[in-house]
Amino acid sequence: MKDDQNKPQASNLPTIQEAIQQPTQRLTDNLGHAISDDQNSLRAGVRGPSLLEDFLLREKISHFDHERIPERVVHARGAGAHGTFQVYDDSLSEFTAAKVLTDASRVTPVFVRFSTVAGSRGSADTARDVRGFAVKFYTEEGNWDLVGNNIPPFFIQDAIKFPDLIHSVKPEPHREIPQAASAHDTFYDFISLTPETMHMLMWVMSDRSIPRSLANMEGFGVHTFRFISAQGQSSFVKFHWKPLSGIHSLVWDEAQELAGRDADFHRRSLWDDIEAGNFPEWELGLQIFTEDQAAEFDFDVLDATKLVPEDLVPVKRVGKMTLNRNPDNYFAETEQVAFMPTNLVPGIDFSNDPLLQGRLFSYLDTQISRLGTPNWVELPINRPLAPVSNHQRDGQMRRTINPGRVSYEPNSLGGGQPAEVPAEKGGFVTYPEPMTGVKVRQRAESFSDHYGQAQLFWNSMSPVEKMHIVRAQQFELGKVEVRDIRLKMIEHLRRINAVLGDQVAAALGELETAGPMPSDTELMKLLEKAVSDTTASGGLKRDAALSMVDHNTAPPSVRGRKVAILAADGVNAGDVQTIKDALAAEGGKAEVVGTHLGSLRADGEEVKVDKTILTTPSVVYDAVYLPGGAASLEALSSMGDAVRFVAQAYKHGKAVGASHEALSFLQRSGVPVDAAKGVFDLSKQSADDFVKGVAQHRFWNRSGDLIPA
Ligand code: HDE
Repeated sequence: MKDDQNKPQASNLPTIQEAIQQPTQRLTDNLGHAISDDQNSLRAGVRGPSLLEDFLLREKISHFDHERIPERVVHARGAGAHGTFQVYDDSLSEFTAAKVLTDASRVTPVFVRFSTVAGSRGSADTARDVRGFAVKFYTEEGNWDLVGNNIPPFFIQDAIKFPDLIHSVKPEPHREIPQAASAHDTFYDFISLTPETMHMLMWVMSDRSIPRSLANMEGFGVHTFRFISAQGQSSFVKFHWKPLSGIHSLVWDEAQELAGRDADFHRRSLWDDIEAGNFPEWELGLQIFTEDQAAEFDFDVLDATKLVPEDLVPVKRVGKMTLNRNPDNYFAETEQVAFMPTNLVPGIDFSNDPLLQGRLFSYLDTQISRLGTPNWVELPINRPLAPVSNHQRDGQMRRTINPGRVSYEPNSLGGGQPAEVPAEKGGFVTYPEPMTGVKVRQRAESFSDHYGQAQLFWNSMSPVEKMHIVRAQQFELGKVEVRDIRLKMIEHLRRINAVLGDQVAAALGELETAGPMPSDTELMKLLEKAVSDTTASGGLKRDAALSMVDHNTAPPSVRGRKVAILAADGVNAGDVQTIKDALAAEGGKAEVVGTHLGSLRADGEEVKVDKTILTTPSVVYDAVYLPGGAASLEALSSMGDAVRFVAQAYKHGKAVGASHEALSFLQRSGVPVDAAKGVFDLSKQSADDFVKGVAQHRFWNRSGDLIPA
């Protein structure tokens, strides 16, 4: 018997992947026949009926008819990218046998898919929603999928509630409204009757759910996992991704406008950043703790509605992921990629978190329905780099050609191969956790605190972040039509914090002692003192890492930021160049947004226009600069869109810079010059001061002048 009896792909034929990659100039049908006319279908006479015999027409239309596959039931809208992961050193070998986390010489390829949860495939990127953050590591020991979110707790504790949660947030089934939005009755009906959702609700109402870009999001594995060392020792671990370009968000008004102006905003900037060589990067962070430590916490680490505060167990940054290549084909890669939390490598194992346990079933099940066959694992994007060799056979769309007659184990006809791999040679062995217990359908008592960590999150916010939560909840519940649901929600919010509950009640007309609604400035004052008692938070009242204003994952930087230079014919070309150079020096980018495409005349020089004011609003930029040039400024002053462009950037808290000549334009847009509030007169401040302002991202000290989030 030949040794390679069971080796896949022993055929001499090229694989389909190899065949389709053979460069060809010839237009063919799907079976390789050359096509002489792709413009006209076959008909009986030039003005006669089409003929059934036209196999080229039928093949082309039939393939087209079947181009769509079912979209993901959740996380349908996504954007993906290829990259690499490398661990910094071997210090983790004390905790885990996973080579991807201990061999610093390895560069592991990864594919990452970011997603929104509720919207369908064609929905807008900037909906208020959780973002999926799924990473597939193609390790030498097989694929490892870390299928996480950008928010560390989850809504529910038990997988059995997931279909209910998702049904409630999806468009209401009788009329399929609203798309990609949680602001509706069924969602809040479910939430108001499910207090365990309160912690995650606070996160979703915060700015975390409207990220500035995918590169500005943290990622979290959510569940507690296990690390297993080569010696079989187990510890608990929580996974984090820390963005090296910091955590930043949109404001709600901006997010809503972007949904119409550029529904692909996140997808586009991920693509553009990678094309421009400005590769998004994250550090992998770990919180490692023992089971004994976990037993001391006043919350249960198996409860996915809780996080482990970083002030309790610090995050150790252990390696870096860089996204450096865009997919070649959206469908083949981003759409067909299939993640599963069950994809693990030796050295990592599950915990008994009942949400995670349910997920272990769901993902394989859903891939078979979505991709139509258990052979989805053979798709190029899902195939491991580690060789595959087993006795699984056949099924729809099977591509592997397994030679020989042996497809069972044990066998002697195939030389007993492929054979099991013992643990010491890298075979996966489940951690032998001792188990006793009674079969029950029951939540553990240790899962019963539903408000403590919601309070911890609330307390940890800066006043402006608290204000955004108040405004978001006022907005969302303002859209709920059934009063009883609104009243229940007010009671939950009051338990989290009295000021939060009262402010939302006021906006809903439910405050008994109703007075005038406080202004933004008055509200900020109230919120400075709005602190709650906490429980289930490891004794902490605040956790610094939860605020993105007070504590960011990276120092301020303009890397990846885009500044609009607003200009018309007659612009001062020198001013334009100064700002472009100052930004480029720090890794930022400026685009000339002109009154027309082509070039602008500028004192004998020409300034190339990147976008026009007609097609490109200020919401797609991080800051705006107005160069000098009397004719340019005069033309802009007479354009309502240009005046609004600057006014809106200011109201959204963004840096605004102007040459001295352009100060009167600022006045026209209602923008007061004040460097401390991010409005720079470049005859007094340098271009570098403006760039530093852009790096700050937002100027919340303009409160009162801001459009609230
Ligand atoms: Fe998922 N989830 N999920 N989920 N999830 C899916 O699998 C599910 C949960 C997450 O870019 C589905 O391939 C159940 C938590 C991401 O392709 C499905 C439960 C977290 C993605 C599914 C959860 C996630 C999914 C739909 C409760 C954060 C997108 C399509 C027990 C840790 C992956 C698919 C991608 C996708 C089920 C809860 C993250 C139906 C039953 C908690 C990032 O299998």
